[in-house]
Amino acid sequence: MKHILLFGPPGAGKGTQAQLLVDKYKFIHLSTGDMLRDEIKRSTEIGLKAKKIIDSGQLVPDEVVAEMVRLRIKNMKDNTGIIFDGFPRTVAQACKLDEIMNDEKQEIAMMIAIDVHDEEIIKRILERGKISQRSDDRDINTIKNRIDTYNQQTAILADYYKQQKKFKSVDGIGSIEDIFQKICKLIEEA
Ligand code: B4P
Repeated sequence: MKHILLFGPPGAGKGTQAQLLVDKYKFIHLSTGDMLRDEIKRSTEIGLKAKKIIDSGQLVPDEVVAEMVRLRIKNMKDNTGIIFDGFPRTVAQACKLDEIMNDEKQEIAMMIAIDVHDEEIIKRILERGKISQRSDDRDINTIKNRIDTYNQQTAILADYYKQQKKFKSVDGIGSIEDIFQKICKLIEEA
């Protein structure tokens, strides 16, 4: 059973590639972004707090996200391998994930980073903003804040997984299918 972390800046293609991987390998897709948007849609207490944070381009507090992930994993019936999409996003979340996996007697196989430069990311997110219902995809300042947040708090996670010899990366510029093939190769070689 392989558990994979998809990593990269906002708009790099994590959600897009995660869906293709789920279709091909029957992984379970665990997207903290989707989970938070679901909380917002249902106007839960978490959702009401998360909306403001997400719309400002900041990160939802570690303990809130980690607890959501812990419960989701604990309640999985057939854990056939998980694609983590957008989690962890801070070192504290990565430590928490280690704890959760340890409790479940599971292990992260690898982190796959999707490399895309800022100009392309902004273009992609604004494009998605025209059709998606996501308020955080429409405002250029929010998008820039998300990129800053990524650079300040998330990018460092590459080192965390490099130290564990679990870090791989692919060029995220090109067709969705070409990038998908590169990711599949890494997964099948592992
Ligand atoms: P997410 O939902 O994770 O949003 P995201 O970073 O934009 O990535 P997403 O997966 O949606 O986009 P993708 O790259 O696939 O997070 C939203 C917010 O929730 C965060 O800002 C934060 O506030 C909060 N949050 C989530 N997780 C958290 C955590 N762990 N801790 C704290 N807070 C958390 O795709 C982008 C677009 O590019 C798509 O339109 C796609 O079609 C297009 N695209 C993809 N690949 C392409 C390619 N190769 N070429 C051209 N376009 C492509």
